[in-house]
Parts: sequence; structure tokens; C-alpha cells
Amino acid sequence: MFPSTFSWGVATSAYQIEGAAATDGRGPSIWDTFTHRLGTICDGSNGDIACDHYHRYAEDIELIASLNVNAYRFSVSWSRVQPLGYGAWNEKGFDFYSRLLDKLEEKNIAAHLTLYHWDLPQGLQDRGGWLNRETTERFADYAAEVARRFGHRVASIATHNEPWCTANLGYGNAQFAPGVADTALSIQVSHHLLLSHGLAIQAMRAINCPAKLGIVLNQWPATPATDSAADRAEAEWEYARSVQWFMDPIFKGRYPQKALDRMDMEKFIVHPGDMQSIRQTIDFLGVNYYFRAFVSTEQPPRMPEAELGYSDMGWEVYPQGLTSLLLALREEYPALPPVYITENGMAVADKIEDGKINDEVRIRYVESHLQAMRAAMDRGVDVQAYFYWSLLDNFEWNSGYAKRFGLVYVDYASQQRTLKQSAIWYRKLLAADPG
Ligand code: IFM
Repeated sequence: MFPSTFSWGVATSAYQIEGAAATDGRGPSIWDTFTHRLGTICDGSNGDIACDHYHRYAEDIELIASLNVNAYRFSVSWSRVQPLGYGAWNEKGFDFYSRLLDKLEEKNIAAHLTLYHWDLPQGLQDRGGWLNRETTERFADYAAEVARRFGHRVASIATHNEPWCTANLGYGNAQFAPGVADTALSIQVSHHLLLSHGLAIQAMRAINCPAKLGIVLNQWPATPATDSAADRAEAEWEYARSVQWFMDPIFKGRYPQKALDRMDMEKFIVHPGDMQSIRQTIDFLGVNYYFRAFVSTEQPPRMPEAELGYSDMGWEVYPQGLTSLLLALREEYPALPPVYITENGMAVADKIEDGKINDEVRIRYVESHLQAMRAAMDRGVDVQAYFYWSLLDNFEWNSGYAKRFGLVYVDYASQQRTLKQSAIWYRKLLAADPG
């Protein structure tokens, strides 16, 4: 049993499902530019149409409601509501999110809004993107405008989704938009993302935004492959550069020394006052959990023997990592606010057979992670929400449409949605324990 106030949900993001890339005045984002560049996406696809959610949102919210969830996490496409990322707002873009919120209200589903799920307006990229410090101010303007319009209609607003990915995959190894491979630049980008988070929180507080405000971080505990001093040191470094790199500035007002010691800080510029700007009180921390880091100094790196197997992404299924991660966060950050598990889910090579998608393995995945989350709650961690990633199969970034995370199967040719067995299981679970 979970507390009666617990939020149960499903999550999506704008570029992955909306489509309607050039409809009603939406401006291009860096993901439009990136996906249209040859060789960037495994199956050569893009998010031009995706799940066509822009036109099918009402049907999709009916689906969400049919799952018995009481919460829905989605993101706003910045370039839909402000085509260039600066200057004029696009009323038609805001109207879309207003209609979405109307429908969620009608169904009594709490809305959890994310401001930035990786789709920077191309107009800002043309001015230097996240390497340009000014982008942090534009982000704060955007946050304040969204909060002014929707702050009273949503339960929470997260500034960023997984800034680790924006910095490391967008600027570190070029797997994601905008496709830059320069580690030193990725470090500067991570600082600007954190700064923009702090400025956005301040801007939203300044207008007395009634929604809960926070950030969503992807996190993993790091396990050394062996007990050797080298592997243990490597695991500590991994944890410092991924988890603590984002947590320490927000909760302690400084970067972790263990990470600074080994990073290329030559091009790193932090202005006086930045760390205070980043260290804002937040009302919740969103944790996205998928796997642990299994750290080995051996080459090629040793893979863990995965008791519960690997997902279709090649990620180890390791539910106990969620318990240990949450316990570690509570231990290390006394000011830790309530935690929302804002993403957790599994890619499976799903197939429709006789109109059915038998994804037993996904059911076991969710079940085991809910148990792991519950174990951390029993030991005192204040977890208040769980969102399955994702509602629908969707555009999985550089994997295109080849990876399916949804509770709901999408036939992209017909846009037909079919509930997988996991969706039916989740619906029953929530009917029995609605939180
Ligand atoms: O699809 C992504 C999502 O956009 C961010 N978190 C991880 C998911 C699965 O890779």
C-alpha cells in the first residue's frame, strides 16, 4: 500500500510525441535541425509527425485516464510558444497547451509540466545556444511566461529534464542535438544549464507561481566491478561527475571537488554569484532512474551479470539500484525535498500478435522497481510520485522509432494506439491501490 496522497502517472515529452513540427507557427528547435542532418538518427527518422499527439491529444488523454492514473508529466515545446526563443510569443502554441490542460482538468488528472526536455529553439542555437550565457536569461523569461499563464493550472513545474544528457550527449559526444563533441564545452554547458535552472526558479518565485517548482535529474548509483582500489576510485569519480555534479550546486552551492580534480577546467567560467543563483530552494526533486553504472577499469569494460536481464536499449535491469540511490541522496543531502520518480521504464522489442502485445517482461520491470521504491520509502525517503516512462511508444532520440518504451503500442503508419498487457496491468494495479 502507498500513501493515499501518492501521485501515479505516465510521462512524455514534446518532441518525442507531438509532431506538427511546423504547424500553427511553431519555430524549429535544435532537434528539428539535428534529425534532418544525414546520419544522426539510427533509422533516419525525425519528430516531424511522431505520435501526432498535437492533433490527437484529446484521444491520448482519454487513454491516460483509462489507466486510472492521477498525474501526467509532459513538456512544453519552447519553440512552439516562442518560435525563436526570444521575442514574440506564439498564442496558437499556448492555446495548444491550454487545451491540453482543459482536457486534463476534465479528467481530473494533475498536470506536471517540464519546461525544457532538450528542444532548444534553433533561433537561440544560432546565437550560441547553451554556450552563450545569455541563453540562461532567455530561459528565465520563458519560465516566467509559462508560469504566469499556467502556474495555477499545474501541480508542478520542472525547469530541466536530465541536464546531464543535454551537456554530455549534446556537447560531449555529439549523440544528441546540437551534435558537438568537446568535453570542455560540455562542462561549460552544464554550468549554464544549472544557472538557467536557478534563474528560472527565481523568476517563477518572483511572480508567486503556486505550482511546486523543481528539476528532473537522471541518476544512477555507481558500483565498482571489483573491490580493487582502482575500480572503487573509478566508481566514485563516475558518481561525482554525474550525480553530484548536478546535486551539489543545487543543494550545497558548490561543485564536487572529486569531479573538479579530474575535469578539464581550462575553459570553465563561473561568474561571482553564480553558485548562489543556482542554490535555490526547490519543492521537489525529480529522479529519472533506469540503470546503475557498473564501473570497471578493465578494457573492454566488464559487463555486470544481469540477474534480471537487459532492456532493448542494452541497459541492465537493476531495481535495487533505485533503493540504494534514494538512500544515498537522503544521506548526502539533508535538505533533500520530496522526491518524484519522474521516469522509470523499459524498452522492449514489442510485437503485436493477434492484436495483443504480451510484454510480461515490462510488467516485471515495473513491479520490481515499485518494490525498490517502496523499500526506500520504508526507510524514510519521502517519495511522493511515480511516473512510468512512457505513455506511448515514441521518438527515442538517436534511436529513432526503433525502441519502444510505451505502455501503449503505436503503429506509426496508422497512428493506431493499442494498450499493451503492461498498460492493462498498471490500470488494475492503480484501481486496487489508487494512492
Ligand atoms: O526517452 C528518454 C527521455 O526522453 C528521457 N529519459 C530517458 C528516456 C529513455 O531513453
